[in-house]
Amino acid sequence: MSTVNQYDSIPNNVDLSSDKKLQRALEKWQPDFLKWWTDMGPEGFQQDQVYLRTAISADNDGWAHFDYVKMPDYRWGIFLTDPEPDRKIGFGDFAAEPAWQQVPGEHRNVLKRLIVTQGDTEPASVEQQRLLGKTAPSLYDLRNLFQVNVEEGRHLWAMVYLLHSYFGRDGREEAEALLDRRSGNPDRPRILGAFNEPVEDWLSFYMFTYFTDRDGKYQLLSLAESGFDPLARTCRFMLTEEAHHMFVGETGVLRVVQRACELMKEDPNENPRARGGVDLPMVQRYLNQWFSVSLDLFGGEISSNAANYFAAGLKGRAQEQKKYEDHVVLDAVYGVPTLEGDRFVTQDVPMRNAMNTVLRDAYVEDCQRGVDKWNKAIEEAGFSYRLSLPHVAFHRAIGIYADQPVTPDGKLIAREEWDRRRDEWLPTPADYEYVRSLMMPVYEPGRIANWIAPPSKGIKGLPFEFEYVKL
Ligand code: BYC
Ligand code: FE
Ligand code: FE
Repeated sequence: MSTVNQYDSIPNNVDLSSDKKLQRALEKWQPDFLKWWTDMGPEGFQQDQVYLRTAISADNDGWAHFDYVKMPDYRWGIFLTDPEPDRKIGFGDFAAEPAWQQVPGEHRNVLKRLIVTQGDTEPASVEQQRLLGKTAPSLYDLRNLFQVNVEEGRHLWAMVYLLHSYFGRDGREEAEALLDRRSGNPDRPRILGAFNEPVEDWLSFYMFTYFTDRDGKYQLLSLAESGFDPLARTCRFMLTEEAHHMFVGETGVLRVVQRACELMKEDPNENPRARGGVDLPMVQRYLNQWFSVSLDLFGGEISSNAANYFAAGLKGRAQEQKKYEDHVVLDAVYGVPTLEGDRFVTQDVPMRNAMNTVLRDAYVEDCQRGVDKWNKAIEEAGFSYRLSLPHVAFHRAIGIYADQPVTPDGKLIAREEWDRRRDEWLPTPADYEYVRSLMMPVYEPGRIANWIAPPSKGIKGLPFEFEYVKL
């Protein structure tokens, strides 16, 4: 078991104090991070006590400590899972060779780019969510928002640790650049599309944490297989924290759906909007938006980049070791639905080139689980409406379906018809305006906004009424 230096200025289990040069470099980056956090982190709650979970080790049991903390005093640490003795590269052209403990020279730039891209999403999401505290539907939700935010901050630390440790001067420059780009800024945007989209209401936040954080889960699963061992170990531990983020999204949408059903039961002839709720077709339009922009995060369906990452042993499939037998994948093909004329025809693509699609398909299956739960709640309430994931080609901006006018049920139609019907499928300015009009803060312990049901339980065995944030 690696030792944890919890009282170092940067808590860590990587024996930072034995590498003075690295420690100094990170201690130099730390105030820049804090300045970014103060400028771009949650606005308005920095002096409040928040009941937060802090990672204090990478042990399976007891890795987290729960207590009140002011966010700027959160102890962002560096934790990697323990090394596996004699770990081998698990896939690609170098399969069965010893895993890399240093950056392999020939893959340096590609690896750096993967780490920077991963790292960029973490502060981006904090920036996207920075105003949501002002309209939290309850103290419980406010606390969950901040929990997600501080942990995305820690994930930035995780990537910056790799950049500083293994990439020398350009790694340090990339670490600075991670604090300079800004979500949605036209001159220096965040790298990936979804991380420049506004997240200005809580329904968007729940959709984001359900769909976009789940892309994080799948990207981290594939990097957790990396032959570059420090990256694999970092991502494995990040996945531990990620589960809660997706829980916030899944239960958040569920509670919106439950409340819509309650309001419909009060008066089945009335739209829940008449009673200050969110109607289910609105939930569907938000779902369509966030599912489709999150699919874009998987990159192109057919990608030579993805083939190269796999060949180089840098990025595997989710659960590469557990789920697959052939880890070299030179002969296998993968079926990718491709548009031919106006129909989808399955095209067999060399699997290495289809790795983004392999990963995406696993993601889609995982997404469906939550949708099934939401639908079960609607069914139990006695209503026939059903939510569904749109077709993977719907509303895409990246990959083989980019800019194709495909309907949510997977029909290619004329561009003009698609444009005309767009508002049936995606949130409109009026939708956003309506949802935003519901976003009135509720900060009394135990109370909840009218448009959402309370959670079935609180955090860490505490009741919903607990004062999760002391304002
Ligand atoms: N937006 O070969 P292609 C998370 C670019 S989320 C803009 O198809 P590739 C989190 C691409 O860079 C997980 N550009 O793609 C969640 C390439 O550019 P060049 C984040 C895009 O490389 C919530 C070109 O298009 N982690 O952790 O196979 C809260 C052709 O690309 C996009 C990672 O992403 C896009 N959506 O795959 C907080 C893991 N997609 O080369 C955190 C690391 C593609 O033509 N990143 N492009 O200049 C990767 O593995 C890959 O970079 C991607 C792209 C999967 C993203
Ligand atoms: Fe993250
Ligand atoms: Fe996350």
